[in-house]
Amino acid sequence: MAPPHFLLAPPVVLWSHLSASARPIHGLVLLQGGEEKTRYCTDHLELFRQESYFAYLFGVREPGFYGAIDIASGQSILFAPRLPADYAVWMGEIKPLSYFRDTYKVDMVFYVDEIAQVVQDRFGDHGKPLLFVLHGRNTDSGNFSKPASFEGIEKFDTDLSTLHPILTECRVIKSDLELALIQYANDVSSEAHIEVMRRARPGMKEYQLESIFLHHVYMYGGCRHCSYTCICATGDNSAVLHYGHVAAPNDRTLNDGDIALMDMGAEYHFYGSDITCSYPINGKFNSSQIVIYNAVLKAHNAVISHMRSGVNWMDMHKLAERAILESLRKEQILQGDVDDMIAQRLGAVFMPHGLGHLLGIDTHDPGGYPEGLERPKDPGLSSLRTTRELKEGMVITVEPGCYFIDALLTKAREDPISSKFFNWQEVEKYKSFGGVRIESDVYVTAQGCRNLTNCPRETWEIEAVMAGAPWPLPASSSMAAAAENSNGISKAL
Ligand SMILES: [Mn+2]
Repeated sequence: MAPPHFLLAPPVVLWSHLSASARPIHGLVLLQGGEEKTRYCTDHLELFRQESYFAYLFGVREPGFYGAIDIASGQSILFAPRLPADYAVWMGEIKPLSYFRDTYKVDMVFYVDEIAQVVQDRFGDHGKPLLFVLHGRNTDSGNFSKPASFEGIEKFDTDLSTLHPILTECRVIKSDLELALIQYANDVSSEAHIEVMRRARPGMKEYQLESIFLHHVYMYGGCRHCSYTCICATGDNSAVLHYGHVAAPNDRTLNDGDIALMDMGAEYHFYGSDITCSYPINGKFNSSQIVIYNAVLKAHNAVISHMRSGVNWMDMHKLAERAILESLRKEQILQGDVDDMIAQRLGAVFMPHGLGHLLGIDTHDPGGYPEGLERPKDPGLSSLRTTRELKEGMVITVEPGCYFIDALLTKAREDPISSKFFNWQEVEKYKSFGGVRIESDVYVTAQGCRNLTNCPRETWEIEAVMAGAPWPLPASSSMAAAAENSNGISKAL
């Protein structure tokens, strides 16, 4: 598959936001790109990845840049670092400024050491130009973006509060070009997930599954980065929500009978994907795996069938909880009234994380809680990375999960009100089950939504693909499998 052309449209959206503001704004948006870093005290350079807001506005891959946009005219300017002559020996050609102008489609390019002079000379007609710099909190991490700083900035007035909420809101709604990149990252990653599930066998290590994924997205998709550290959890590790980090490094041996929870997504030209597939390592779902898997799939599909612009994300989270709780009740893992369970926040015992998050240049793309929207406090709901109303053009992950986490089950058991909803004898059977998550990346439209992820999701589709069937399944075999499956259900009923 051919990657989409990576150049993004000039930042027309930002410009129209700023120039349409109630008071006429004169000045420049000024952003500082990311800096290359070495490993601690050494001279080992870590592979650079551009800061996300800078990537959004300018698409520049290289470190050490600044970028500006004149609000009155919409003109864009890049400031490139002046590289030492030695660079040509060790790093390659020192590119002329015209290269950056042509590559990144800006109006002008100067050197970083010329910023103060260029800003004053070219944009100082109305006196001192005001500089809008980026300062604001990321609502997922709590960290603040770093406002631009350069030699001579003290000669100008700076505005620290206007830009961040506007630029963040621009990033929430994806353009067609951004969507094409997210779709490409999804196509490559969906394929890689399928390759992993085909090659998974008992006796392998979790990191070998990670390695197959990384190889596939790089070798066949040109994706040098992933959106996040791969989570390749099997057996009871699949109940560890952020497994795969350096202290839990995907190093368990795969056993016959294990469930696998694979959360992996590649990034292409800054834009990411975030996909989770869950399946049995031996290629055949056992009865308890079918129960939990189908509970989660029901939630996943129910949410996607209700999504469209205007729908509130917290309602979707509760819809997912309801689907999971109803399934668990049907299997007599839970007992009592599902509305009472939701009121008691029982959903959070099985799904302690939020239903999904905005996705784009960052895996947890910003804009989930704009000014004035408070994060809920209730268990489970407090983990939501957004409680916004969906809007056409958003890309958001749908990732319900159902996990058997000892710490949460023990707590529920000790609580006299929660405890009575559980059939503890049944729960005991799932003690070392782990968990299941199904995650797709979904584009919101006015009428509904479009799932950008293309992985086998039904249990029979997964079993067929793991047994070597092509994906998508040929029409005839998938109809036969569907018929067989519905027979199975009618027999069971
Ligand atoms: Mn996710």
